Amino acid sequence: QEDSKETTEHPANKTVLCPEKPAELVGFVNTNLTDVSLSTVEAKYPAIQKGGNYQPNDCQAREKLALILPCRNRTAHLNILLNNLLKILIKQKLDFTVFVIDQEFPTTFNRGMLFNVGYLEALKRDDYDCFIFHDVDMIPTNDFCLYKCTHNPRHFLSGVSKWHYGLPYKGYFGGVVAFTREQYQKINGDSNLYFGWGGEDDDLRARILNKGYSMLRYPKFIGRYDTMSHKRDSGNQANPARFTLVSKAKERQDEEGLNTTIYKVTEVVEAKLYTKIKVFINMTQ
Ligand code: BGN
Repeated sequence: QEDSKETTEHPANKTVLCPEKPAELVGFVNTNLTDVSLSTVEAKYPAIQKGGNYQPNDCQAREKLALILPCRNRTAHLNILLNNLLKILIKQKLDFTVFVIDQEFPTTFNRGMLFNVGYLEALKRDDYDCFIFHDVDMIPTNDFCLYKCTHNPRHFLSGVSKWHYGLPYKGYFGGVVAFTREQYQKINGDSNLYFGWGGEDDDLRARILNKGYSMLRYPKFIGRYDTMSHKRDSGNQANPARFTLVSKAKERQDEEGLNTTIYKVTEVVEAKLYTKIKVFINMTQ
């Protein structure tokens, strides 16, 4: 098994910095969008430690990455994502931890707030440098798409299969985004006010631009993602308030966001491939 070679063949040498773009990377990889059981994926990655923690053992990674996956009732997609993404992260020689942030019912889904929860909870556990917020239904197709942070926040998608490998609009900032700790802190994170589908990603983009950042994207073929089609999730209906909220995104930025995130962790599960944090959010905030 290709993935387990990492653990056995190389002597530990943590004094050498890992290459930015390891020679093992090939460009396009085949995605596998078929259902897979968690135990099958787990068996492929003996080198990943409990809680979804991995460090390359032949070099020192350049940063500590927290991969934040907001998720509710999408176990099938989560397993498919892990099945495709973990091998890429390992090949890229990254030091990472996978966090699944799972919102309790009955509150309407709040993706933006789950970003904030993921960020805050990750930092309670370790000193992460880079945070990548990742929808569970976005599957990278190119291993040159490096899961790292840069001097500006990055939007990873340049084209997605459901939009014929294009994007719905130029300023789209959904799906997969990366922030350094400093960047996410400076923009005061994501807004907590978007209950239901839509707008929180536009708000997030308004926040980065308002603080003087620009949005980076990889070239078209590197940021190419496949996606699984699905029906609108229950408890995630389109949010009618989103238009008004997005129009006031900049005005609200400093008063509302990471600094006003109130939630209750109801359960923490240290699974083999991820740390799952179940969280209850109150709709009235
Ligand atoms: C947009 C949504 C995004 C969503 C993309 C892609 C809004 C805000 C209107 C002010 N934005 O239309 O949240 O990610 O479509 O589906 O609805």
